Amino acid sequence: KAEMSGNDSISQEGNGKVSRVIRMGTRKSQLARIQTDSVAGRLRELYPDVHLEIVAMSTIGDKILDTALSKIGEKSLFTKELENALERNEVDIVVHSLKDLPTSLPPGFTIGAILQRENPHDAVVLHPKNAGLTLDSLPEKSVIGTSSLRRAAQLKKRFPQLEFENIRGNLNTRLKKLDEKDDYAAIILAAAGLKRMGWESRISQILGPEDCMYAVGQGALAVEVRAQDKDILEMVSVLHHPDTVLQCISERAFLRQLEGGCSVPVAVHTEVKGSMLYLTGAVYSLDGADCLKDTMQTVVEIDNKVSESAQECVHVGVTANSVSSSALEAAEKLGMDLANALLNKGAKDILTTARKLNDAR
Ligand code: DPM
Repeated sequence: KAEMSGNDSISQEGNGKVSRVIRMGTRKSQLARIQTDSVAGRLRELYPDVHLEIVAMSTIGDKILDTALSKIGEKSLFTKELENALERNEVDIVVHSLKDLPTSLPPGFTIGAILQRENPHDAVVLHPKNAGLTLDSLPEKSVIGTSSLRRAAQLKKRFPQLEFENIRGNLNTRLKKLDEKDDYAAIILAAAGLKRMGWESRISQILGPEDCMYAVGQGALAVEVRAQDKDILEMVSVLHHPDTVLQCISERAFLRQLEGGCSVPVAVHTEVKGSMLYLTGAVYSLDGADCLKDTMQTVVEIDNKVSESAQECVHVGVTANSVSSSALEAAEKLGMDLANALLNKGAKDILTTARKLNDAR
């Protein structure tokens, strides 16, 4: 019979085995719970002796549902309270959507695992009355709900006959707003979130890179831990999906070098083909009229030369000692090189103007 010891996170199994109790922190939204449960499921399979507990909390981001995400500040909105709990040792592991994690984490934290990416693209969810239509065939001046500057910028350019308006709230709230009111003809959401919620059947169109490139890290789950907690870091590191890690490190390095946050129109597309990593990145003005876009590639060694040094290697907040260190370095350099190429063509001006206009709205 399992029995909790009084003082700390050790559980006596009664059979001589001593296993640690590991606490996973999560936001209370249904998507966050589903994401945390899926990582908990993987960990339970891999470590049947570990006792996992899930601790749910609400964050400021969950409480302010009526303001556009791009106006209430940086990404840490959803993550800060969970990090506070990590810092106070109230939890040991926090699962996030990678795209909600800033490219520089506060000191003391690291991403200990990036799991295999789901479909990273954005998807169109139609009001039931528009069933069968697409962004191309919707009536002129149809209103599309999204509060992502990135989605709005690309889609305004590509579909000038449509109109775009903010929509906020968690996925449940948004689908309800779409279905039960007549405000929106369709909304745009990440395919990955819809799939995890079991709402794949609501996807009427997946947007390819020619229509809308995705956000940095979109579709991948990240496991955040205390950087000093070697046991937990080692435990979660087996969850790393090497190709996803390389793609997301290049994307995050691109965004960091541009000094973009979640409130600027920046989009990416990455692919691993054999030993090549391809990164396409773009920055947009708010209306999509100005766009700088480029593609670069690098060789990523798929060898087993992992970092042997005792010194931990961290790339854009990610600790991935189980992945080839030369490949990680190449991926990070790719993102920085692509950002520098766009900065040389004037990306800074586009982003500064977009940020100012958005703040003034
Ligand atoms: C970030 C953005 C959005 C989320 C901005 C963007 C969408 C905001 C909006 C950084 N975080 O994508 O350009 O539509 O108003 C978010 C979702 C997921 C993680 C939901 C979604 C699930 C998909 C995933 C919100 N964060 O984008 O539809 O795990 O990548």
